[in-house]
Amino acid sequence: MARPTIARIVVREILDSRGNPTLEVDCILNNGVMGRASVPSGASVGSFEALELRDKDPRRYLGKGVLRAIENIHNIIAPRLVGIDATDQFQIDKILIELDGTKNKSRLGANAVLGVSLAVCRAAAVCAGLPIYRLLGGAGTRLIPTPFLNIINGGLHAPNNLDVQEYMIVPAGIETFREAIRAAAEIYQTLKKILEEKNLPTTVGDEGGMAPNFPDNEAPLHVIMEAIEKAGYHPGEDVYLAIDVAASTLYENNNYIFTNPQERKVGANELIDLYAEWIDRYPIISIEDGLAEEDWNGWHELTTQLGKRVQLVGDDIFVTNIERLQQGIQQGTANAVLVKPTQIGTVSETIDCVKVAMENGYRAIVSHRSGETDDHFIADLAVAVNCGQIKTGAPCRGERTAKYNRLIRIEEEDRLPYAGLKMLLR
Ligand code: 2PG
Ligand code: MG
Repeated sequence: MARPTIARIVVREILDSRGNPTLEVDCILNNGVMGRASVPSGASVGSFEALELRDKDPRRYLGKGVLRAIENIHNIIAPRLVGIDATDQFQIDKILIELDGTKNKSRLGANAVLGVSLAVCRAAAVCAGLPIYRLLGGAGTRLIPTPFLNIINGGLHAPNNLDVQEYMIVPAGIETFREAIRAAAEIYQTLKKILEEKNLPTTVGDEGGMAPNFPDNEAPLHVIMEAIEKAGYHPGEDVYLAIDVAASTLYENNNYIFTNPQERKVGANELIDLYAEWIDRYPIISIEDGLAEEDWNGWHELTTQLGKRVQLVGDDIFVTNIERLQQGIQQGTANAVLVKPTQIGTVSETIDCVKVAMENGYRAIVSHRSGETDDHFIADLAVAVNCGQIKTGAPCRGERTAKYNRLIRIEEEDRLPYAGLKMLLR
């Protein structure tokens, strides 16, 4: 039987969870099947990420319009892809990479390229009668990932006084994904009550976590421990803690500028000592972007000192880029990579990055962006690549719960085992 080919690509501007425009792409095949996908967008964007193309026209969406990316799809990408076999994702992505021709997708825009890559993938899955996680993962699909749920927001994701961007709970000691989400939701609601009792606001930040002011950057860890216990779970057994410091956003002239409780400059070594103390005091199993994207020396020291005790996740330093990840592997930097399709621009390159990580004994966490849509592609992706970890915000707000709910359905339909601590203790 002839393979389905791409007949038409339709693109539009839609709104993301922050109310900013982003791309939605429909890929229509010659047999009438359609795959639709939308593209998320970050706030704490690494400088080495692939480029998100914005119009910079102040008359539309305060400069954030994506009409140029749409034009690139209409004028450059679609004419080249029409008639091409939609089931060969690697070939599609290769064409996209060649059409763009730059190292960081700056000609066509990573948002344009990724939107098409995702939409073609979904169309191919519909055609094959397979869910995306099976199409991409095949027989290698074995685990439902352990969720990292960001329940207190700070940094660039909230207008509060926290320097640390994300305080997460990781229900890794629970038996099933469904029950892990229940635990997370109960802890989240308990945290809300505790904050209410303290007369603190419970309005939420960009990723659905609560975002009041705190006396210092450690206080959220303390109140989360209280919430875990009050909700009837055991910290360090059922539920663990994780943070994303997003330290690139604090980095200035080889120092880290903290503002809470007061403004002060901190060196990498002082920060590493602080993390060591926090690991002593709390059941923290994972620290993301503990240091900045350019601070390779600091990262090396961080890994030497804490790499055996916790997962050290490189987000801005690796940006889902194989070359940067390989440099990290050679130098012994971090022991895990955060994986965001938008940082690199195609489905194939994203999968390759996870492969390189896992082949070299690094772990991988598939991740959302702070600006999201209701597209739950990354839930399928996390299952397909078998990395056993996903970070996709609080158990609250539709664009976050879309991913968790999708995983609840996958667990039900495929009866795959829950990763729990498996990948975290590798
Ligand atoms: C991060 C991400 C997602 P953003 O730093 O890990 O949580 O944030 O999308 O703003 O880069
Ligand atoms: Mg991060």
